[in-house]
Amino acid sequence: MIAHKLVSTASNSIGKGLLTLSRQFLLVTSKDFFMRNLLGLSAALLACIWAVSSYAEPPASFSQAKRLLEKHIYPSAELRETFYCGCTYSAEKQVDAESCGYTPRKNAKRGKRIEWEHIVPASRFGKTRACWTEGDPACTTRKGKAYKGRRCCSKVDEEFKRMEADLHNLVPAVGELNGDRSNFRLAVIEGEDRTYGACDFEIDRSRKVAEPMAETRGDIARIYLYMQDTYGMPLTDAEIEMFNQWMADDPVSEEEQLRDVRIHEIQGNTNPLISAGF
Ligand SMILES: [Ca+2]
Ligand SMILES: [Ca+2]
Repeated sequence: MIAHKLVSTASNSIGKGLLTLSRQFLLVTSKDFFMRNLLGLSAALLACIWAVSSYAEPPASFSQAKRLLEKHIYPSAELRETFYCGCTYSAEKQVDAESCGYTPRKNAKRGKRIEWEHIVPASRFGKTRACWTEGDPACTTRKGKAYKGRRCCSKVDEEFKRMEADLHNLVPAVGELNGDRSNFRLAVIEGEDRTYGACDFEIDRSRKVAEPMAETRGDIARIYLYMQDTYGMPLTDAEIEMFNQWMADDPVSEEEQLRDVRIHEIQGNTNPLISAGF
């Protein structure tokens, strides 16, 4: 955990250092602007491009995040694989069940399509917020009925909206598995139950646990630790111990790095655990 914190801090410092350098460069270029030749203009242009990319805007809502994921993060075939089960899917978001041996448990319609899954469920970071537990004066229907929970938070709570729309926490999942996982925690379940054909995804409803396949567990750990660091979302000691083990067993992959680079281009930040190669 301490190592993770150090890496995160170091990476943030490097990012801030680069940002300061680019700002200084911009100041110099504007001061001597008329004195510069064509080479200088090119340098200024490059600096502007760098500055724009450094200030990429995070998505403002979950619906905007979904559009960005489709258009900019997962548009090409090399990343088009469902997070649970590893099925390939088409540009039209149709799951290729044969590619992973998936058979639906009971919802064939939802089993055919991709949905965007929050690895850290919205309820996990929402339930600590007043809009979730108590509601808000702005959260009333036209008929005057008060509501709370996710619908209210998505309307009035800017911090919740940033968390809900954070691209690092969103992955493509088979719709039925997204629904069956619900807001269950992710952990290892005894045995190898195969409810979904050959698809390696297990659910224990009585304990409210879902087991993801081994090759995604490091990815999951890095996302949970990112959400903890970025938004101060508390994790239990048992979770931190499990996530450290998962990161050791499933190191950062090339696909994970590619996804992180693309998210940085859109959202303006990396997950330091991925960009630093943990
Ligand atoms: Ca198992
Ligand atoms: Ca992995």
